[in-house]
Amino acid sequence: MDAEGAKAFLQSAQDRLEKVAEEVSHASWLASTYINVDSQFTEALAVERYTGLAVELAQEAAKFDDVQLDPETRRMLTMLKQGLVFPAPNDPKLTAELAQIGSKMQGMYGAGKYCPDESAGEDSATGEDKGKCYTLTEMGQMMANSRDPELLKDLWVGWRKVSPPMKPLYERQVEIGNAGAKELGYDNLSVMWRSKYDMPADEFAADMDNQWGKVKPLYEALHCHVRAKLNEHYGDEVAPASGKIPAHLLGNMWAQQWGNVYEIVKDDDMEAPYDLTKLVVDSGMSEKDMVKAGETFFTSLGFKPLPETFWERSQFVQPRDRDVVCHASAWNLDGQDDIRIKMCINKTGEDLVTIHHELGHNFYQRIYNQQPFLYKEGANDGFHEAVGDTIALSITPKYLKQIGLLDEIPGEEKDIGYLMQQALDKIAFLPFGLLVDKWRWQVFNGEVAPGDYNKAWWKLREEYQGIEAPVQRSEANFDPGAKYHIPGNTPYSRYFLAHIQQYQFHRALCEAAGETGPLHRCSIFKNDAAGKKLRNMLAMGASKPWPDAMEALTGQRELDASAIVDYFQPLMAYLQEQNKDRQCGW
Ligand code: X8Z
Ligand code: ZN
Repeated sequence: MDAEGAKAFLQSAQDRLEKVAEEVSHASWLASTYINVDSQFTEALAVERYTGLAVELAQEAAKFDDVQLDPETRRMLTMLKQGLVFPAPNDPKLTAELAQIGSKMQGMYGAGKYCPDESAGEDSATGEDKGKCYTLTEMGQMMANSRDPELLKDLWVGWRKVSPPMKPLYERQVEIGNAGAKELGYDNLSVMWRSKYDMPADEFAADMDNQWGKVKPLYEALHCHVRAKLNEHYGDEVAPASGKIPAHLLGNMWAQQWGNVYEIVKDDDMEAPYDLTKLVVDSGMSEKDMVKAGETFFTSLGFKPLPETFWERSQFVQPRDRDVVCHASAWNLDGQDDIRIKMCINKTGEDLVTIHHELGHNFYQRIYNQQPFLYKEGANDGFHEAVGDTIALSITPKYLKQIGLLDEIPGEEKDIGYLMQQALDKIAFLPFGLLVDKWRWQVFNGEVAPGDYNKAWWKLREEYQGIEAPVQRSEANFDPGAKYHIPGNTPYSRYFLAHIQQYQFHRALCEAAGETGPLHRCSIFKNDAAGKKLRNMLAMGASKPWPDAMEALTGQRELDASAIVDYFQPLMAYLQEQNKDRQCGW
């Protein structure tokens, strides 16, 4: 039990974990791209082994708690204790049960469909192809494009039939996970989840709230304007001029990004500079070409091209013959170069941006792959989510002209339209990004009992987003389960962080590139200085506390919402003018 012992222990622990992690990756890839009982069984077995090992090692790591150690060794031991998202207690039966629940819920979500035919007697929607079952990808497309409120409502309600069966599983999972967190020395999973940010758990929660306070005026202004425009379009019956916005009208299944209702929100004279979906479709690009375009951006910044295996093993399109988890994700299966993305790409601007998001994960994973196992992570999980989004902020008209998708760079009079489009996705997302884990923290720490799961969910949705369910909900519903990251057990605060960070990163990289114009017109495409700065930071992986990585890129050691506020300043001025005679808030 000395410093030497700790180092030797860490070495062997990492070797063992790395090996089992590789087994989990392959089994999980199978379970996500061929959903059936066999792949789920195999995945659960691998996860069970990994969880068992990680818990055993975490408990061993705790034995060094009182030993004098250098900061580096201490950091690694702490990370070893925090490695699992859902720890099991040290009990083989519970470890197996937890793994099975995880695979099962993930499979239920991935295979989930809505079959309007089966809901005979209910308020049936217009224009639906009866007898057909819709996948989430198809429903997502319809939510994005349809303006028929009855159809939208039907899809909204229909998709949410996937989740009530998850509720008992979720409840049990929380019970086991909490017991696991306790054994590792945390009060509950809530504390454990909030302890991964190089600061005390409560400080982290307070910082999230603090950041939210800074961007909230922007959100409220956007909400006010969008509500008024929806009211103009749909009328008082469907979209009231005051109060909360009905959640099915915002162009997205979860009302988390609103870019798809741009046409409703824009002013008559506010032409968008272009329609990215139309540019993609008219260019005749294939799904693979879209990924190639993303790769080109990264290589223009000095990143190594993607390996051949990426192109052979990734899933770009939804297979016709089986159920898969379509929710986009990026993988590194061997801790080295076996990187892949898994998507069901639609030829839309939205998916072109998501491709950049996913590739951000892959290029990050690849550039830190020489780090020790425990450091093959983002500086924090928000960094991981922010990389590709940062790059996508450089998908500006100037860039689109550079790659031949656009003929002319539009004049400044189109900037407000461009910013509006961006804000509908990025600003609208902020409260959602905040509340998903607020809900989970309350569930984990027992503040919200299973009998109040859905009520608590809607309380947060109403309070933070100012939206409401289009139909009455009850505890017979389990609406959180209809969002991927709940059954998928992916923490969500990371996306809130990323939405703040990506503007900080963008501002710093544009500065490094010597761009002096407005931030929303800056693109770092092909810029060596920006590329070098980004690559250097990413190569650190998780080897240093995140403020060090932040400083390496931006010169700042804190999260700073002033970058996002600056970026949208011209739009904020426009919104304030639009809203001046309106009663905002909900
Ligand atoms: O889940 C994702 C990525 C995969 S890491 C596609 N995102 C969140 C979501 O879809 O809910 C990106 C934005 C937020
Ligand atoms: Zn991501």
